Amino acid sequence: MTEWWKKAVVYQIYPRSFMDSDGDGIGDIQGIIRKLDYLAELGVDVLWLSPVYDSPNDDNGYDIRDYQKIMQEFGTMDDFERMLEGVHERGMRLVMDLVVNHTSDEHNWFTQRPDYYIWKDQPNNWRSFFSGSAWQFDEEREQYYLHLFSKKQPDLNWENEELRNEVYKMMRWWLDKGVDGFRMDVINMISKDQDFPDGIDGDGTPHFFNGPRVHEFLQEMNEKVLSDYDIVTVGEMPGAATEDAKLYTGPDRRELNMIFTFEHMNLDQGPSGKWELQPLRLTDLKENLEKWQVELFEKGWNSLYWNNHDQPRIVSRFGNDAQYRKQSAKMLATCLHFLQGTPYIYQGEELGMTNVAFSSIDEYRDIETLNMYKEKRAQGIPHEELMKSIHAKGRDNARTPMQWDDSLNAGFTKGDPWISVNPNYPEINAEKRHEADSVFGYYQKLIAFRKELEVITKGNFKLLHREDEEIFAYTRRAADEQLTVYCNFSETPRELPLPTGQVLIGNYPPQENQGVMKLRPYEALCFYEGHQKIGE
Ligand code: TEU
Repeated sequence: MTEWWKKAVVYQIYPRSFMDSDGDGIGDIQGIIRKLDYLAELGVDVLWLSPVYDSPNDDNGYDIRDYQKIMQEFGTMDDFERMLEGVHERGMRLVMDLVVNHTSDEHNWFTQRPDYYIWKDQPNNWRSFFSGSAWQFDEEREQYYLHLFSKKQPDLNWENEELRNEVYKMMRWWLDKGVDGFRMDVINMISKDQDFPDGIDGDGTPHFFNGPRVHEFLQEMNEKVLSDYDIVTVGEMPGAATEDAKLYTGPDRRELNMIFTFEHMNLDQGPSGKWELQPLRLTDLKENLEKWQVELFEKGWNSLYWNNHDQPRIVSRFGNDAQYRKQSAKMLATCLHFLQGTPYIYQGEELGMTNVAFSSIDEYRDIETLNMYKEKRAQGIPHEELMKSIHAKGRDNARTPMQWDDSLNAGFTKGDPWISVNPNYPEINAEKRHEADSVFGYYQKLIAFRKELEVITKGNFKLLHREDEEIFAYTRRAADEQLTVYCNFSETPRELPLPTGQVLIGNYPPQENQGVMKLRPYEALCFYEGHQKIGE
């Protein structure tokens, strides 16, 4: 099978917030269908859909009640099939979210097959990612069940072979329908240490991140399902380091094609976790991305991302969403898209969409944010302090509706949106993509380069200016081609020696250089040397 996904660019859709076709304020599949031409125009190859399965939406679809049914608010199986056709007609592929570390507590397995879940007479001290204990007492059974996420997301017992076979059967059912792969939710948490030891300060992660049987389970899944199809697989893996990544993605290991690491996303937080804000040190980011680039070279495969439905908007996070919004959005895109791996674009990133700052907690919808707020308020932490963290890191930053145009509700819905639209939509919306300097137009170019220039897929990586706290620069080299990428992560103008090669792309109008390279605030410049003719 070809490794087509090595040259692909993936676009993530969070259906609830993408496009509402029927005015109920919730995005839906017909809405996605209406926007397929927009996605084809961008030039992406693969669409990854966050969960569209039947769900009571305690965690917006990541709590699945029925894996073989479409969520009512999103439409019907018929709509789904029409969407899949529309995607394929346009030469794109469709990847589903596979959430099989846990189900909803409303899944019929939970009552009919309790042996598919994890029960204990006594809980250990593990804490849930969504606050409080990871164990919930069940009155009927008089036992506790494990839920690493919300109490409406009981963890599945992967030790049970029948459960595993049920999951594989369900996967085959979707693949036989024609879907082109899976993004696997927290798939490195499916194997738990069967002694269930307490964790230090309630941190159970050493006992279920990359657990004892995880590779065995993924190899079994590969053998029984994945290897029969020409698909792409990406495992979401908090707590996976490069050593783990090589095991999960090494081609001879027959597990997955690539994983999502969290390491670069955790650099701007303190020891207590994501809500403890800490400024990013650029040298930390460079060191980390370098490590992944170098260690996985010819040993595995990287996924490249700045954003998803769980992360704040990158332009507000590592860029400057005020004076230099467009420049910094393009600079960040440049930095990421010339790396080796498969890039992921999250809806609205291609417009330079920003974080939102609602003043009232009542405007927030995300269970992680709401549970954290409640727990910390009860401990006496002031409202203002918590809002500061939420504004910087809350998942709803990514979940405000897609900004299509400057009409009411940004053209997302004719009804009341399930979460408020970011008030900056008159300025930032998809209609503006036609402007000459649009962020969208810049993403189109980056996506196209990946198809044209082999060095982006194949080249090695070398970090330049290692100690510089403002400049992220690197080269990529393969055969007779070389790319040199310079990104100014600051507002400070800089002068540096002019690299060799001709300018491939930059995020500012060209300027006279007199033998030095002058980088303006958040400027990105990429140089190319090689056999390809550029700009003809
Ligand atoms: O997220 C996995 C995960 O570890 C999250 O807790 C993530 O770290 C957090 O959102 C960052 O603050 C996946 C999904 O992407 C997420 O949307 C789900 O809520 C979660 O799994 C449970 O299914």
